[in-house]
Amino acid sequence: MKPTLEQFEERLAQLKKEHEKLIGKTNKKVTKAYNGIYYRYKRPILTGDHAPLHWRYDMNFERNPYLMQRIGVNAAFNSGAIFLDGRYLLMVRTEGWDRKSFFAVAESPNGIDNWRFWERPITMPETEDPETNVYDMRLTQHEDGWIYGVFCSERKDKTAPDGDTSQATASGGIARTKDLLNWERLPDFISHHGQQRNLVLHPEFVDGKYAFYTRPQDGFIEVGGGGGIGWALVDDITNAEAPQETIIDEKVYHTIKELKNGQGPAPIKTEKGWLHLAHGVRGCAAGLRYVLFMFMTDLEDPSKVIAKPGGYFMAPKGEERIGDVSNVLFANGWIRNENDEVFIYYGSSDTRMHVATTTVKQLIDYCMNTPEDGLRSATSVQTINQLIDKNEGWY
Ligand code: M1P
Repeated sequence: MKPTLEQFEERLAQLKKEHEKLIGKTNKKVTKAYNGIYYRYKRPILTGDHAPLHWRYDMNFERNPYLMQRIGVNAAFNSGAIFLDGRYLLMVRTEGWDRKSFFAVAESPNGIDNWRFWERPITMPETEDPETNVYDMRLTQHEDGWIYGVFCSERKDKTAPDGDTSQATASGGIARTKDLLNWERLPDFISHHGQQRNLVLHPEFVDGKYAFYTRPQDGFIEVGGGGGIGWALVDDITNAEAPQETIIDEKVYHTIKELKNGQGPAPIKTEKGWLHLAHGVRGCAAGLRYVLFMFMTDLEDPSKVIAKPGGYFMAPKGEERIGDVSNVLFANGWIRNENDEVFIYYGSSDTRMHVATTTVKQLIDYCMNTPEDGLRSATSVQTINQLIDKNEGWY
């Protein structure tokens, strides 16, 4: 039987109440088994269910008497981040029931909880060759005065054989803004080293040029020989073309980045060097495993690695391990606030967003004092023995 107007209004009120309750939930630091490096938090900070109800329901009784959800949001993950005028903002990869991703800004008063999406998702201008899908935006507040959004722009591969409906191409989309609302789209990044879906803009000019972290030889799914995190200088960002890319952090056999590695958010500048967060991927019987790792580069020459803590910084844990693409942690956003606290925003299993908190000082300590990966079991044992020796008389 068709619901009455009264029943419709009652259900709508209930939906709104439940949604407000979800958004208003406070989050709690997990202090148990703290590793001294960062704190995780009890709940995810954003999920598809956080998407506003007015994006999903037609709220008119005449048009939608059953109050059916007309549009669905499947996931909210891999978000860019920026601290703008004291505001904690995420550029969320929001994915619909239709599998298309789009960008939407969510804001929190404290960087931890009460995340609320802005009224509408971002309307991103398109290029002359419109893409099918956009995702994983890195926000960079550049010293030229613009905020850049660099993201993956994906299209069906026009050279794919007939009947192949999955082969795709990925290139680096570039857009800029002053307010995250109004965007100017620039031409996609031109690379002479294959596809680019992991592109990040460095916040300062280097030798008077725009500097990008790239991932040369990035086939859409497979990564070819060589490769790693690349470095490219670009003369003109309004026609970004990289004549040359050099590898600054390579992928390595039998490590957490055996299959591929990609720069996460734009690096954070500190007195000791640039702090980098990245993801490393390896293959196993369960599929690909994505973890986060860190490294540091030289203050004057951000293409020179000065610290390489071994192993992962953060790996999927508990419910983070399960989702649409399980066993994945991915981070393309972090915020350093005015107190030098760092908020690491990471997506788990291509499904939801989380936060972890730490400080600039702790991250420098972590990068400078965590032993490097010795690349063999025997060297791992040596490293443990060295620590045991230092601890002699203390345990
Ligand atoms: O599904 C895991 C990740 O796969 C891609 O990352 P990468 O290019 O490093 O393989 C992206 O689609 C990313 O969003 C996703 O989390």
